[in-house]
Amino acid sequence: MEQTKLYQKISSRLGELEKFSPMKEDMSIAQLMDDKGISRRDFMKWAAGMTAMLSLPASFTPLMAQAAELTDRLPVVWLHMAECTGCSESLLRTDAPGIDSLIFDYISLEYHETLMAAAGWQAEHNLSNAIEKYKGKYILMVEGGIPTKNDGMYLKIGPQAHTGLSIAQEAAESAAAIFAIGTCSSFGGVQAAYPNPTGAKGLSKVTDKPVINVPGCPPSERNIVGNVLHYILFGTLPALDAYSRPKWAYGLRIHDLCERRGHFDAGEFVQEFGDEGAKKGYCLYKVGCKGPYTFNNCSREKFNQGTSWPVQAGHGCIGCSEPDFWDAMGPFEEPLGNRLYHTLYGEGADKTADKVGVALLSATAVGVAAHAAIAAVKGAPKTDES
Ligand code: FSX
Ligand code: SF4
Ligand code: F3S
Repeated sequence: MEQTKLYQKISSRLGELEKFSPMKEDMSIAQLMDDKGISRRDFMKWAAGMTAMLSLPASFTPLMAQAAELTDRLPVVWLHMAECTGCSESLLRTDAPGIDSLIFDYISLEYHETLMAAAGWQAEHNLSNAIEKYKGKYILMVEGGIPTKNDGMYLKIGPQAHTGLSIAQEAAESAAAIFAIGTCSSFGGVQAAYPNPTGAKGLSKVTDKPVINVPGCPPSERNIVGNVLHYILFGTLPALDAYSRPKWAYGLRIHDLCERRGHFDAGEFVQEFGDEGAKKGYCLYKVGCKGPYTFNNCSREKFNQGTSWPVQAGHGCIGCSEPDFWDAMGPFEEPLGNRLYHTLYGEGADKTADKVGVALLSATAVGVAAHAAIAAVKGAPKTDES
């Protein structure tokens, strides 16, 4: 019954959205897919996957397909702050674009500094035009941390040298929905790592508007597009965790669905990169995997159209979707438990662990960490048992 009500609610929302005129009249999504050799069948398969990812019943798949077809009804403003542009790259730089990146092409990107042809005065003009024209209607996506020290003077953009801080604040003021794309925009990222000379912060720290964080350095194309589709379907904020991350994407740990989890449970670990265990695909915990402390869906959704993800490629998760991961998760190739011996009063591991929610870590993992750390201190040679 609830399900039917929800179906009807979404259906009527999409019906309303359909009445808006498409912002790109020369291109339909069906045509775009056709040009790239993607069949309707593949598209529906993709829609079914997206539906499952957002934890909706399979019967909602046609709604998801319809939502994807309506992504050209909503104007999107995408700002770049202090970062590496990896988030945009994650979505766009695939040699064989999948449906997620095509949808992104199809979205009405009113302003995106990396992709638009305009530069200088023209670009600045386009931004203020888009903000004015679509007041209260556009989706704002911000990539990058925001330098705040000395009134934000460490990041100035465009011919009038406005600060990134003032541009982000102004754009946030009139947006219908705001997404902080990537760990930099969500939590400050690498710019905010100690000693954070520019006072870089996440977007939510510089605006009073609600911000949905989509962290990851970078986040996957699935999580970026999934958030846009969620907004189109529901028009409301998704259920969020304590760090304002959508629970549908960040509700579980990397470790919960990891393909190497069986080896973790069996106590089969890679002891050093390139060893026999590595060849056998053993668990990467002892070479620093932070999957047990990291909330994200990489192990399920992967990157580059589901091709691979860090752990599949043979390196542990470095915790890139967690706040302060540059400071809190290092050294990246040692277990977190070893920090116990890298910090002054021996309380580093516990403090860090508190921050990232280690309470959820299984007793086995804690045992492994402590054991490994003790072995390291004793100078014992590392063996399968240590
Ligand atoms: Fe880079 Fe985006 Fe990392 Fe940051 O990604 S991939 S530094 S999250 O803001 O460009
Ligand atoms: Fe996978 Fe890392 Fe957990 Fe091992 S510690 S099972 S590699 S997430
Ligand atoms: Fe980042 Fe870990 Fe996923 S490093 S990309 S959260 S596997």
